[in-house]
Parts: sequence; C-alpha cells; structure tokens
Amino acid sequence: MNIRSATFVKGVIGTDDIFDGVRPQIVFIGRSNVGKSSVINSLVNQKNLARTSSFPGRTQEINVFLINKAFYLIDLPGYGFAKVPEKVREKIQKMINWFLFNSEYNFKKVILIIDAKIGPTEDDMEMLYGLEKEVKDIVIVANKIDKVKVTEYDKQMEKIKNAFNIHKVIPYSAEKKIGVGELTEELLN
Ligand SMILES: Nc1nc2c(ncn2[C@@H]2O[C@H](COP(=O)(O)OP(=O)(O)O)[C@@H](O)[C@H]2O)c(=O)[nH]1
Ligand SMILES: [Mg+2]
Repeated sequence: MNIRSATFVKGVIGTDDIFDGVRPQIVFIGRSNVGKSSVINSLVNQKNLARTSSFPGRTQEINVFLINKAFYLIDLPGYGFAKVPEKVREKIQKMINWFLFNSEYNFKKVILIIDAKIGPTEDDMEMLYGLEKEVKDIVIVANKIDKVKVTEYDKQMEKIKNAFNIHKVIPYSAEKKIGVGELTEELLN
C-alpha cells in the first residue's frame, strides 16, 4: 500500500459519529513524548500533519486523520506525562481509557509506540495488558531506534521483543525514516 493522501479531519474529545462509520480505524497510542506525532508525520511524509509537542493545545484531543480517503489514523493523547499537571493528566487518562476500553468502538488495529532506547516501561506494559483484552491486532513500534548504539542494538531489540512476546515489533525512527515501509504495510494488513 502507498499513502497517497493524508488530511486532518478533526479533533474530538468524546463520542463522535465518525467512529461509528465503516472506514477502518487504526489507533496510535503511547507515552507522551515517545514520538507519536512524529511517527504519523513520517508515515504520511508530511512535516506537520500531526502537531508535535510544541503545540500542546491539541495534545488533549483525539486527532483523526483520513488516509487515501479510505481509512482513519487516530492519534490519541499520550499517557505518562510527567510534566503535565495532575488534573489534566487525570482528564487525559480518563479519555484514553474511555476510548480504548469502554467506548465499544471497533478498531482494526492498535499501534503501540514505545521509546526504543528507554525500552518497555511499566506504563507501556500496563497499556499492553489492557489492550490485549480488547483488541487482537496490536503492533509495537520501537521509535527513536536511531538513539540506540549499534553495539547495543541486538540486546535492546531482544529485550523489547521478549516483553511484547507474540506481538510484532517494528524498529523505527521517525527522524531517520527507518521502518516506514514496514509500518505502512502493516497498517491495513
Ligand atoms: N532521535 C529521535 N527523536 C525523535 C524521533 N521521533 C520523535 N523524536 C523527538 O521526540 C520529541 C517528541 O516527539 P512528538 O512526536 O511530539 O511526541 P508525542 O508526544 O509522542 O507525539 C520531539 O522532540 C521529536 O523531535 C526519532 O525517531 N528519533
Ligand atoms: Mg503528539
């Protein structure tokens, strides 16, 4: 598959008809700052489709992008967020939990993005276990692989693969455009 077009549809904060439609939905989730927006931008080959962290105004919304006029990429706000005030953090966590675990929307696939250098965190594993109860198709993107030293690459990838066992792990760099082809193929697989 080639991504020929990508447009921002809307940012939503709750129930929306768009999620009840027939177009397949692929959800992107990950800790704040793992590079979720950057991964989406690298996939669609645009610099600013998904706004990166310098635009905090939109990070509290669920951003919906239409790809090839055929399917949606859904960019959820990040979890973890050490620097975010408690109140906002709770609100975001509530929204994520509602969307993923209580909304009964049907997702084709969930892309869980982690930081390749940091490796799987407790928050990441908690998210994985939650997702495993709800969706079958989970793909792990180990972003920022460019930050992993060549001498540590094999060991780090093995650690990540072991943590996520049955799920596919794609080594990725939004910055260096590593893994773009593989993730693109995975989207509608
Ligand atoms: N080295 C490196 N930095 C990255 C990569 N992807 C994202 N970043 C940086 O990580 C920071 C957070 O990125 P952003 O996409 O806003 O993360 P989000 O909060 O998960 O949406 C930014 O400073 C990016 O430039 C990558 O593949 N490699
Ligand atoms: Mg973001």
